[in-house]
Amino acid sequence: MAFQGVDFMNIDDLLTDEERLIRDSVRAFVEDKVLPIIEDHYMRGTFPAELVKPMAELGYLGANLKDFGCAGLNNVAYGLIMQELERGDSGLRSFVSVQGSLVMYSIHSFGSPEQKERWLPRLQTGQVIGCFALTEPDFGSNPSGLRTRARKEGDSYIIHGSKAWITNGSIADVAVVWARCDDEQIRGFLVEAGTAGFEARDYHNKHSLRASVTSELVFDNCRVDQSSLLPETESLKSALMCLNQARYGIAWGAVGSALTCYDAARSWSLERKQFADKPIAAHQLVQSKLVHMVTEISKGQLLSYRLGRLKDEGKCRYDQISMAKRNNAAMALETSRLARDILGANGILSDYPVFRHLSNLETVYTYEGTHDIHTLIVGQSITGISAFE
Ligand code: TGC
Ligand code: FAD
Repeated sequence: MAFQGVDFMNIDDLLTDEERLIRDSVRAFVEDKVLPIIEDHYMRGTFPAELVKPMAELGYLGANLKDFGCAGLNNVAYGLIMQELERGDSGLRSFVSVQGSLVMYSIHSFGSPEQKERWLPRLQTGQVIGCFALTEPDFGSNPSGLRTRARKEGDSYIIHGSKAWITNGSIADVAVVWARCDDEQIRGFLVEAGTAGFEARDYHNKHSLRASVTSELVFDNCRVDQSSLLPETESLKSALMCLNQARYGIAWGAVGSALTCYDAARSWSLERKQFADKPIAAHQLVQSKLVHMVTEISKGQLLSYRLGRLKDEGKCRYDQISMAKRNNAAMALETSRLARDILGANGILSDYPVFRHLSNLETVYTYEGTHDIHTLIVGQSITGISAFE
């Protein structure tokens, strides 16, 4: 039976008709086009590139941005898209997050009029793919130390350094690269695939996010025209503003993963019989696990929903986004582990979506700021004391 949703606290009543319609249409897309193919892609470690064009046509790329062909949806509708896509697979949501929230948002917010005209319409239609390169081998949680250099030489910049763990790296036509300029400030640059001195190499041995491309990027004195600089980027703060957009989407997306795992566990527990001739759902310990899952999911749904409304009112703070990303990624990971437990041995099979989500969520817990980094961001916010160093 098609997925009916999980709405213990009647959160649907808080959505507008349009938001519900969008959510239901993405849900149908995931049922029809994603679920039949995703497990196979995951097991083979391939990205479902055939879904890019249909997702673009449905308006999912840069859906909460305005103009340049973007759908201009509100942030709750955008969040619901992320939730439903991640109900399919975190890798798919990651693709859409990187394309829209990191790459298109960077150009939309910090690009020149020419850069916007050149890239945004084609990024929206999926004709070109982007990646966002902040992390380096020695600078993950602490990007302020990054070492990639952009040295000015005449009308060019010479980019030199390396980036690690970059989603879409080798399939990207354009990379948003964060590099340190001669004045020591960190700024963003658009580097096109095929530029001499720029190479992307994939990680092939991942146990997580297997239906997503992750690459290392190498810049060996890579010369780009001075017009490649995103002129409105001022410092690391510009990159952090992009991260806020993606973290917001992850807060919703993680709920989607949790919904799949809870739904699978509940259904299984009603079918599976052990000891007496009654389903395992009739045992108190199993009910306790299911109740914990649905309670935490409901709290996660309310957190995302409230964040979305705040974002639409222009009142959403980055520490609030950190709280939601931190809570919902951890909640989804715990939910996936409990679901795996309830499915017993079957929980490790690819016949069920649970272990794929569990493995993905190990990454979701870490990328876009680890769980503990978000703890420190909220900790700093409520105490006024930075505990990073
Ligand atoms: P810090 O001194 O705390 O802050 C510097 C300035 O930036 C401001 N700020 C922010 N502004 C907007 N949004 C945010 N999220 C901000 N966080 C900080 C801050 O107020 C300050 O402003 P001002 O005016 O006082 O100068 O900076 P720090 O260097 O100590 O770093 C702080 C820290 C740890 C929070 C930051 O570096 C961090 O967030 N680290 C985590 C790194 C991270 O999340 N990387 C993600 C890479 S992209 C990715 O993972 C993509 S995964 C694919 C997918 O999305 O699906
Ligand atoms: P580290 O920073 O080395 O952290 C290791 C551990 O130390 C963590 O538990 C962390 O919480 C802890 N730690 C670190 N500092 C502190 C502290 N001050 N106090 C307490 N504990 C601390 N990056 C991009 O730029 N673009 C992408 O598209 C992208 N995609 C990714 C896709 C995948 C599949 C993965 C796995 C990662 C991706 N990343 C991307 C990188 C991601 O953002 C980083 O992995 C993340 O920021 C953490 O950095 P790290 O892995 O170097 O861990």
